[in-house]
Amino acid sequence: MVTAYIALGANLGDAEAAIRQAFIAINALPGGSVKKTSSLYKTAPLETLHGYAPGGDYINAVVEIETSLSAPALLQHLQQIEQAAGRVRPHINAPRTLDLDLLLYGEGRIDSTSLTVPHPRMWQRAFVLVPLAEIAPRLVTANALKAVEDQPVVRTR
Ligand code: PH2
Ligand code: MG
Ligand code: MG
Repeated sequence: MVTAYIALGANLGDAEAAIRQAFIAINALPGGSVKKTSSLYKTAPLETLHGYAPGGDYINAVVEIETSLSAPALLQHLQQIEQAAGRVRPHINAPRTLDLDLLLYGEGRIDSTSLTVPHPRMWQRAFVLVPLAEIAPRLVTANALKAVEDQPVVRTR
């Protein structure tokens, strides 16, 4: 079994319901289960390499799972859950009903065209680091949190 962390985000439709439903769908995946879920956080859309991410505020969260799936198989399942939640990709960074990003897969380092683990931008994102620190404090140093402290992240429940 491998311990993996998945970041969840949504900013279209009922984002809170989408995140809660995704917790259930991830727990139901074959070969493992959800071990921890963070609180839900309301976060301002963060600009990325591709420019401004349009749309309203996001709901973000992180889950810890244990899985016997390979990282590529896990990614495929996560993409199926995104699609089942109505995800369409009209353009890069488009508002989304559900985004599931694989952050960490055990100690794994993966650099393929479809998957990079650890997630290359996670250390620049408060909406990832704050919920990750909530459920896995040893993975996120105080300095890492300090580096993103200017990004507003509000814990809901
Ligand atoms: N995801 C992005 C781009 N910007 N901003 C917030 N606050 N939350 C996200 O999940 C997010 C973002 C690309 O996936
Ligand atoms: Mg993303
Ligand atoms: Mg994604």
